[in-house]
Amino acid sequence: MALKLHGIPMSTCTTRVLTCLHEKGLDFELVPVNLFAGEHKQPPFLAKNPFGQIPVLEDGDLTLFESRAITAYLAEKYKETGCDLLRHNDLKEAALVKVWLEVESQQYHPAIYQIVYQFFVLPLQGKTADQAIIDVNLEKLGKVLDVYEARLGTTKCLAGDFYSLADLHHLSYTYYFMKTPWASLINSRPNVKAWWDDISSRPAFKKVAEGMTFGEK
Ligand code: GS8
Repeated sequence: MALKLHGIPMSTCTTRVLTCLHEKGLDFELVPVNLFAGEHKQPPFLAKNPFGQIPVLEDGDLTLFESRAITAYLAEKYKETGCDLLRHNDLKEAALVKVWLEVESQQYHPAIYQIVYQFFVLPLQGKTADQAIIDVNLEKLGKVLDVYEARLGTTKCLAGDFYSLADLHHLSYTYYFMKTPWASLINSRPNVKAWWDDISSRPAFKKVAEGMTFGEK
């Protein structure tokens, strides 16, 4: 049975999974969820994800939510297909991928999420962005990016000289962030910029980025 992904092409968490699906060259069906009509808060969707959020992946009788858990599942299940995103054949490389997966979710994401949310999402809901929240998080993100700049001076990608799930997890939010007035945080750090140019030009992500339109301001 084909994989079914419930989500929408402009959603950051959906695109995280979409990028992984394309990276692996997998067949899947994208099932749109009408967020504006509140479909994700209705019982049929809540039965798939009780937190009422996209994305959800269905693989036969298995239903998964949380985009990072979904990509990890796909990377495990299809480790022989396409790029090995978790470096199964090398214990140390695999451990480093896990380190940088944690860095993305614990250090990078909290800061960049707030900026993207304030700048793009709130205005869509007719609300005003809070510049103080943006400023605090720009400072936090800058400090994280200083660590990335040093790291990427020694390795081509975050976990080593290879593309991995840790890099992939950065794509969706950074793509929207690059459309904000603060893209210089990335562009002014040469190693981070080279890494960004490299990972964002992978065919799997370019295909996904075509549907990421909510950053058009
Ligand atoms: C977050 C899911 C999420 O925020 C994950 O899957 O990684 N940690 C989870 N989903 C958003 C869309 S993200 O573009 C969502 O469903 N928002 C609607 C809502 O919360 O009501």
